[in-house]
Amino acid sequence: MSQNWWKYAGLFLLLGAVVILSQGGCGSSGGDDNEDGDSGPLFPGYSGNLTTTGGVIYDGGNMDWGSDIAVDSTITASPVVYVLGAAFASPTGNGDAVISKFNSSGDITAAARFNGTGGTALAVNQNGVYMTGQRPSPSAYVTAKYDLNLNLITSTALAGDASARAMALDNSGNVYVIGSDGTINAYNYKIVKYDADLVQQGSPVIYDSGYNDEGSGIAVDNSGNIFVTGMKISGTGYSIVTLKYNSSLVLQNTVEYSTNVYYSTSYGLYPRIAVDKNSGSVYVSGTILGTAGPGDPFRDILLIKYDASLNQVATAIYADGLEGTNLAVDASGNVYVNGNYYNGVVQDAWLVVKYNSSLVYQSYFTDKSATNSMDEPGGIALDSAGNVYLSGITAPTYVSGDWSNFNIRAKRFPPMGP
Ligand SMILES: [Ca+2]
Ligand SMILES: [Ca+2]
Repeated sequence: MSQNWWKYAGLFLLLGAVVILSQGGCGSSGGDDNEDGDSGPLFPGYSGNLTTTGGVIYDGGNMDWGSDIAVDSTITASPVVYVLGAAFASPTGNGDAVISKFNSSGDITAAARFNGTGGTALAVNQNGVYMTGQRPSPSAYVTAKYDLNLNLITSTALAGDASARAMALDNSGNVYVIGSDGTINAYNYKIVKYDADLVQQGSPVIYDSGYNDEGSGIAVDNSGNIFVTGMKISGTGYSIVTLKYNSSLVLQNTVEYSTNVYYSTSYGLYPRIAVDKNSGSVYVSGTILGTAGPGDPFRDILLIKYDASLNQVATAIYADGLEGTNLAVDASGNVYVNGNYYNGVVQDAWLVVKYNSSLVYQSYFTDKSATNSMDEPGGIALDSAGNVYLSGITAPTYVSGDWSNFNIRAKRFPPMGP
């Protein structure tokens, strides 16, 4: 479960060019108004609540990105929620991971910051809260463990390309992180396993198709099998390559989906993966090039269902979605995919589409933080009551190129019908 600010690096460059051309002398500092004295808020930069219309927003004063969200499923009566994002001092600097904890009323109760690493993925179990992220300099995956009140316990860095994009926990408490490593245009999936104390277990596992391979999603089933997905960029086309490893990280199955798969160096649009721990079914979300409808170019959300041996069972396409960003499975086997919504009228909205386990469409909703806001999706999580939790990015008063308007946002939504 994850999301990455990294995918917008190209977009930043485009927007940066726009702002240079359009600077009109406006003196906005973009800063917030937190006091320097001891009368400031308990959690500076945060406003709102997970349950309010606009959700909770974190504005660190410059560019802030919401990337992931996780529910502590061991607390079923009043679930506790953790939100991850990245806060930047400038658009080109190393980000800091920003982690926050919310009680079942939606109020913030703890916060932590990990300097120098932009947080991309988050997971929680009885052992604590785990965060991974991308440290551009010196380049590494950085993974940290916190206790359930967000006190840092330990952290570890795996040198290599800074592309840690997703993480998963198995039933024994082991921690898995996926990203890529290699050289430009010749990357390979890189998967690393840690124990619950973040001691690395063996060498990282590398997958190389012979082309450019960007690992971006990871999930674990109840037997400890590891499922990963990512993008294969061959020069002539794009495909989603999904792999199954057993609990010893020995490769079991490989499957490639290439029909109309869309990828952009500006947006990234990486696939994600989830496992239904009851049935063993595997779901992959992604983005395809549509044939009609809104979007520029026409892009649709793709959802693929595989059986536990990665035989393709079904697919679903949602045409009013611009990109499939992340996904989650509930206790009944329903699948929720989130992404951007654009139907030609409403745009820049969060979207969640619910399918049953046969990938038959059930319902959808969209959400914006404000009428004219730009909202980009990040992570999705569910609690045992079926509430849906989203995190992502909002620019409430978005002005092209104004980085400080990008803020972390998270919100809780009621169960979706039918
Ligand atoms: Ca901001
Ligand atoms: Ca490769």
